[in-house]
Amino acid sequence: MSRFRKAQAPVASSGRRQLDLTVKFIENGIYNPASGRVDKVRLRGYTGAGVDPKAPYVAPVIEAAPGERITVALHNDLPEDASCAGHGDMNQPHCFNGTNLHSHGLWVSPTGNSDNVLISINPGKSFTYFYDLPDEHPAGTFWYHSHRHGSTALQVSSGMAGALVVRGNRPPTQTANGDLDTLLKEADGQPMQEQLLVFQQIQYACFDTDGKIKTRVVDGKVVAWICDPGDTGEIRNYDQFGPPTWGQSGRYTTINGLVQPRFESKVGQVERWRMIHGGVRETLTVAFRPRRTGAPVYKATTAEAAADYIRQNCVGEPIPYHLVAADGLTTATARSTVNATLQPGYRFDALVMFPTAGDYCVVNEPLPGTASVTRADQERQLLATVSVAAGSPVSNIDSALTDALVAAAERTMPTDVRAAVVADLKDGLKLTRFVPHPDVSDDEITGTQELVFFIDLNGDVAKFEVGNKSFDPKNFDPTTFKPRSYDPNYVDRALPLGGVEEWTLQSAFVGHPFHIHVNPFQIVEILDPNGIDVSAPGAVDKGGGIIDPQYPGLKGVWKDTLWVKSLITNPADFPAKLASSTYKIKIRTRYERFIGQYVLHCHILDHEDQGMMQNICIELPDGGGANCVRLLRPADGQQSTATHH
Ligand SMILES: [Cu+2]
Repeated sequence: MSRFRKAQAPVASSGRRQLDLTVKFIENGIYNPASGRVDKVRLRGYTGAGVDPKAPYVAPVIEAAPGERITVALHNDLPEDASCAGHGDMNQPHCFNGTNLHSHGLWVSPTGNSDNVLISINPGKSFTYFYDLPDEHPAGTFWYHSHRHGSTALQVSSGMAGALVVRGNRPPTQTANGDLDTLLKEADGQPMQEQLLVFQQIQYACFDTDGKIKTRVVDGKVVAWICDPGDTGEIRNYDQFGPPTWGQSGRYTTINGLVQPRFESKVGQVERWRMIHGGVRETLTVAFRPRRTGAPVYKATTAEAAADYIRQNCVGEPIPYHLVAADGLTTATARSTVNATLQPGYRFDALVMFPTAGDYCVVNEPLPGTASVTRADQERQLLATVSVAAGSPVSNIDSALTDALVAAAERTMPTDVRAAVVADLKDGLKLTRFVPHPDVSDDEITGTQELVFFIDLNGDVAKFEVGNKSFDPKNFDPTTFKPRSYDPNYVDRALPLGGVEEWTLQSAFVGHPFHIHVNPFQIVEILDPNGIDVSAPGAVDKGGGIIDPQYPGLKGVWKDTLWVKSLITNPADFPAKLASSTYKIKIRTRYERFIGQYVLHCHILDHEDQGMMQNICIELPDGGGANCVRLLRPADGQQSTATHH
């Protein structure tokens, strides 16, 4: 049920939407602030028109409009791959040179040549993806990346991901909501200035002659992965991932393929920053801090010098900015924040306005370990800098943004909705007329689903699992706690087309970003271990004693990826500390338009590769078409409990 009416007329092609990409090993370099040198690297990546030869480890930007077809011809020119031959366990990383493509967040068919991640395009093979965007598809910030179970993390952390922007030209009407794009326009009718940021975490290593990662060790602790002159950085295997590795590696998050790039802006200009977390192993909490006046130009040659520079120069009060879309979907309010947290897979569209001229540090703010993929308390890091030129001075960002958007609405909005849009903006920057999906009401609900993430560390090999049954943290019953690793031969949930279900999400060991393909979900509530809803605007989440900014304000927001938090990070605390550690999340989703088999999974992609994924399947309610129920795992049965009205 989209709030968009059908497009009245075919829309003009809005940009690059036909790609021809060849996957191969690419030799190039990545700047390393810890040494002041460019590290030579050889990584799997995309080649073809649109790939910047100077920054090849990010896929080209795709742009399309609702109603259009995106075509990606994918050729796999990687060599045959020993990890693919005769591997026994589907949930051991494997087939590092097999690939495919996922259109993350797009509302398109999950089957056939569309958003199908259940195929492998093996070395020497080609395949063409068609993503047919429905006329009602929301405009927004999406992305695409390789998603071949067994090699997803390895390829995405090599840079095999790119932005996918859907641009819309449908203004709101009295009966239908419209595209935010129609509001965010300058006086000359052009879109407001945009910045597009694809964050990636390219975790290459250099190896000694025994095949061991070269490291620098201080007091018995690995403090950095090092590459000597003449070495070539590679991503060889999954021992390059896992909780401590990102911090140990000393690697830097890239933006659009570059380490610590520089952006340019102008005081008082409203800019739309489209931020995409395409990384794998570190949570990002983005803040803009004025750089200290008189700070020297940043040029570090050691990791310590880089950290010192940030401590001394990137400590101005962070400026407020406004989030207008989450995971591509416009939110009901432009929410003011000074630090938005992006987990892997997340997107935020922010309206950013710099109040004074000078340089700003774009920093990754400190975050408690329980809130992040690294599981370690994170220090402040420099992601980028912004040079802000003089312009119309801004004393209050909130009111300046309101004035700018009201003026834009007066110019751009159709007469019959103009007053309503202006009144919304003046009422706390509400964007009511631009939200793509109506709230899911109580009486729409036709069933429920339960989902649990777990890592079982009892055996020789860690088992990454998803379960279909909630647990009671206060009264844990091991006999009903049966999460399992991915099995490609079965479906874990058969879901009815047209159904509207409320899902309960929990994790029994560390936090995991839940991601489901095709249909987005609306966040109903996020209860902390004490049962307090920390998704409400202004709520404070201090589970574990440290304030975690990521949840407050997400209530009612539509997303496709969401952190499911557990405060348990020590295996010895399971199950004893579940009661004081478990968050409980409720989301609602509609199974609309598309049938077929696809997946949900943890978006820490090495967890996904190791089994933290489920096949789900949507079929016609009378069982036609997809035959999902027939494919259910024998012991699972149908999980959906239908309620009747
Ligand atoms: Cu996970």
